[in-house]
Amino acid sequence: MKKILITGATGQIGTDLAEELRRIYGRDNVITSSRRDKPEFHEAGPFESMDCTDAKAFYELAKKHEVDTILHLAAILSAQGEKNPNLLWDINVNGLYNSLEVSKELGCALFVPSSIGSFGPSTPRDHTPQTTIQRPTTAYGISKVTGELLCDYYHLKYGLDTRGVRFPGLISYKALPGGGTTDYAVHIYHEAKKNGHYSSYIDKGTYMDMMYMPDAVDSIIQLMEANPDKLIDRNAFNVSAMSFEPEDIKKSIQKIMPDFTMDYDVDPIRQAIADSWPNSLDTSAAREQWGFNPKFDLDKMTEDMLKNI
Ligand code: AKB
Repeated sequence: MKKILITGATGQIGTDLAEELRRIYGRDNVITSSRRDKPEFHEAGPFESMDCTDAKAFYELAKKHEVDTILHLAAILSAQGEKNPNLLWDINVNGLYNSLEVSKELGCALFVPSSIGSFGPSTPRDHTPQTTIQRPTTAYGISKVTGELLCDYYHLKYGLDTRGVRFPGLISYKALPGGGTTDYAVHIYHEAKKNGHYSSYIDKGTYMDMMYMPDAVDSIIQLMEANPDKLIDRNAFNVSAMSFEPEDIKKSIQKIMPDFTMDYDVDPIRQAIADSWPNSLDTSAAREQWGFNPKFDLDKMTEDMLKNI
C-alpha cells in the first residue's frame, strides 16, 4: 500500500484505521472519505465528501488522488439494516459493486470487510470453520455473503487483488459504532464510566465473537501487506480475539469497578440476530496464511477501555 483511499472513514473502524495508516504511510498518502462532512474530518489529513453509491464520484475521487489501494468500509450494520433493508442494499451491495468497478478500472487492491453476520442459524455454532454453511437470515448477512462472493468473482475473473476478513463485534473508544448487534459490548463501558450501571439489550448466556480495535486495525494492515501467494481464503478470513457473553464482560469490569451493576432489558430484534450468529469462530486460516495474532483478551481490553473513555 502506498496511496490509500478509505470510504466510510468517519465510522468506528475508519476513525482508528486512518490514524494508524497515517502514522505508518504518511498523512497525505491516506485519503479519507465519507457521505458526511464536518470541519474536524479535514484537520487530520486529506478528506473528501463522497457517497459510495455514486459510481462517477467514486471513480473520479480515486483517479484524482492516484490511489493504489481502496479500503471500502462504507456500510450499514445489522440492526439498522433490519429497519431499512432498501438503504442497506444500496450502500452495502451497490456501493461495494462500485468499489470493485473502480478498483478494476484503476488497478487498485481492494479490502472489503465481511462479518460474523455472514453466517446464519444453520452454520455450525462453535469453532465455526473458515469454509462452511452461509445461509444468513438478516439483510445485513445476505449483503455480506454477496460481497464475499463478488470479491471472489472479481479476483477469479479479472485478477483483482481483493482481500477481506469476517469481523466479529469490534470494541473501541474513539468513535461509537452505529446500529450493530454487538454494540452492547461498547455501550457497557461508556455506561459503566458514566452511571456505574448498564441495562443489556443482549441476554445472559449469548456468546458472540469480539475483538479490540487495535487488533482489528492491525489485521487489516497485515492482510493487505501479506504475500498474495500465501492467500487461499481471500474473501473472507474468520478473525476474532475472544468470545464472551454479557456476564463475562460484567465480571471483567467489576475487577476494576467492583460497584458496577448490570441488569437486562432484552431487545427481541437484536437478540434474534445474535441468536442466529456463531458463538466462536475458528481463526486458524488467518493465523496460518498471514500471521493473524491478536494481542488483547477481555481483561486487557477492559483495562484499556476504562482507562481511555
Ligand atoms: C454488527 O453487530 O452488525 C457488526 C458486525 C458483527 O458485523 N458489529
